[in-house]
Amino acid sequence: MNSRLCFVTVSVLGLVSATLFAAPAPAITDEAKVPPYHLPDPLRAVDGTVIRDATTWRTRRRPELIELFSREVYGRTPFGRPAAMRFEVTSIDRRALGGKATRKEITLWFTGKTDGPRLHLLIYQPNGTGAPPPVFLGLNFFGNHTVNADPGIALAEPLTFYDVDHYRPAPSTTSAASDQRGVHASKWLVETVIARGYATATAWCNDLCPDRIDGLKENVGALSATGDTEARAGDAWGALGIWAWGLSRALDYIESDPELDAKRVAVHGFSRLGKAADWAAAQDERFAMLISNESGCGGAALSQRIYGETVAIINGKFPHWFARNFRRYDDNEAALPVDQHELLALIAPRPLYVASADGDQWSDPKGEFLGAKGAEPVYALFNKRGLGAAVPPPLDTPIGEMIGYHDRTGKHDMTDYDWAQYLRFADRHFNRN
Ligand code: GTR
Repeated sequence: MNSRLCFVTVSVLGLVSATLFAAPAPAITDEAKVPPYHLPDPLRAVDGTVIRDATTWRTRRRPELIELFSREVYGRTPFGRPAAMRFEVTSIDRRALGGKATRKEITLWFTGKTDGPRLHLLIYQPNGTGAPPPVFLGLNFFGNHTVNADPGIALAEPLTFYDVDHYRPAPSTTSAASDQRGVHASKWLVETVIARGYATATAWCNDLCPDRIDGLKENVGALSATGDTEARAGDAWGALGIWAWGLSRALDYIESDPELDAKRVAVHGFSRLGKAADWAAAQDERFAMLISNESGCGGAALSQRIYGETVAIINGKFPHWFARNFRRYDDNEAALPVDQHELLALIAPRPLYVASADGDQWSDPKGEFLGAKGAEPVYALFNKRGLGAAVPPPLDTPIGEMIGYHDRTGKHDMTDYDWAQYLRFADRHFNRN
């Protein structure tokens, strides 16, 4: 081989291995180092047409964006409500939480059959409210029994013991797992939400798709024959898509329950489950409100703003969350045909609340603010006011009308402070004050 050919071969091999095996570029957390970027315009259709009114947004641009997010980011949602799905009420206690609430547990059998995938939904609804209450609905990380210490909540199956600080399973025994009752109670504040006149509903994300690299072959992933994380089609859904789908099925149940107000359901989520809530509310317009708590990369934070977690980092660490096609944008965000402000724009004209935490720079608080900001032009088409601010507000200062936002002091979490804002926002938009 002559030396020139040899050099070319070596460089090509170098490029291939760099592309295949390159570690993601390190995260930037210094604002001065954020490279310049250019966001796609939510009001410009793929063919260049400028969208000037709400009707054209709905009929033309909205479906176009859903298609782009499906194909390039989250993967396609292969079906909606299965025809044979049925609900089985497995427990009702009308004297729960010291008599203040009714606790219900419902199993959603997706195929109608008890050997198929299912979701265990837990609902608390306030007693004595007269009219059916509005509902906060969100998925939980570790099982329904972890959202409140109430011993009446059925333990999750399979019972898994978690390293709570790191959001991952930890080796333990079954009996130890039962000790995790209420371990996430501070993120759910069930008693507070009930006292404010709201119902609260939750289910474990793992019922839908276990949060593991090989989880797509199980539960709802098996139902849709998604296949292995690596072998699935480029536009096949991942865990986030499956979790989002499950939120819509929980809403199907809420619609069937005359004791709940299905027209006033706020879907919420924290972190990875915030990403799932964002995608659920974007697709399913039956959700009356979205609360996106520190949803970060692949959630409310802009992808093309390189700060904190990036597309390459998240795809590398969680290859089962997004569509395989999303990997095209690893360290190549500028090529994305959509960005997350357009996901938030898909919530319009419904109320949207985005929350960040100052101690959670990984989620890029400024990128989350800018994601919300970038949705404003679409809210304006509906004559709705958004954040009412051009720059992020000071810490612990909630702002906004149809789009709410705050950046809380403290770490990655969902706290009393966050809930106080969400309850106030919901009171305002659900006409409760
Ligand atoms: C992190 C991940 C984030 C966020 C978080 C969580 O490891 O990088 O995108 O989803 O997990 O869900 O707590």
